[in-house]
Amino acid sequence: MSFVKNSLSLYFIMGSQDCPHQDPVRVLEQAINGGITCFQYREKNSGLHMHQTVLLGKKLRRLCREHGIPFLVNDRVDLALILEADGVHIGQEDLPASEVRKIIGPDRILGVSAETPAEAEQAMLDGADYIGVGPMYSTLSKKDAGEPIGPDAIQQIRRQIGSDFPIVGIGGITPERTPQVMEAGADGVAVISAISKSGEPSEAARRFRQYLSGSTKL
Ligand code: TZP
Ligand code: MG
Repeated sequence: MSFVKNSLSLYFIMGSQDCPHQDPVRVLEQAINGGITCFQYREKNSGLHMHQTVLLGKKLRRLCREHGIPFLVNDRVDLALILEADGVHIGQEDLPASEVRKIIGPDRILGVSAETPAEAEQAMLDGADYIGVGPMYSTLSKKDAGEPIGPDAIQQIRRQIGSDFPIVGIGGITPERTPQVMEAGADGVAVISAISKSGEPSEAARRFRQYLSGSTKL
């Protein structure tokens, strides 16, 4: 559990749709140099065919392995197994978490998106290793993201599930907003655009690290 908690600190998420003008491999390389602690491959409506998705996934996976960064795959359990991922992240509308746990076995990391204390509790029962709570703030990176639920949602969930279970906040998070999310009880922040679209992913990741090291949890 503490391996997961520590890995969530600066959780970078990206697919080729998130860096249209740059090579995703270069973006990830720079983000790793800047200090990300976890990576999720999230290829969504990018236009890549599945064989291209696998090819890019293999490159990103290799990079993470070389740097000891956990590599997770969004939504697709089949892709996660093909890429020998360290884990899978699923939402409420994907395969049931309990079924995904059966497929990936006990050792891979399972992340589940949750917006309410009830969803968080169910995810725990289903075998999740962490939950992602969001959107914290408004976001352009997920078309079907609902209204922002803010750091208060993390505070409520934390109150319900106790202090141990790993939580990562997601959605519209910038370096400056990081302390609010951490102070609400998160173990880390999950970020797409503030790193992938920053123009300087390593510098952006470094700024997140500065804010993370300055913030204290409740
Ligand atoms: N889930 C909830 S919000 C979101 C996801 C995948 C998008 C986060 O992207 P950004 O660019 O950090 O707001
Ligand atoms: Mg999903």
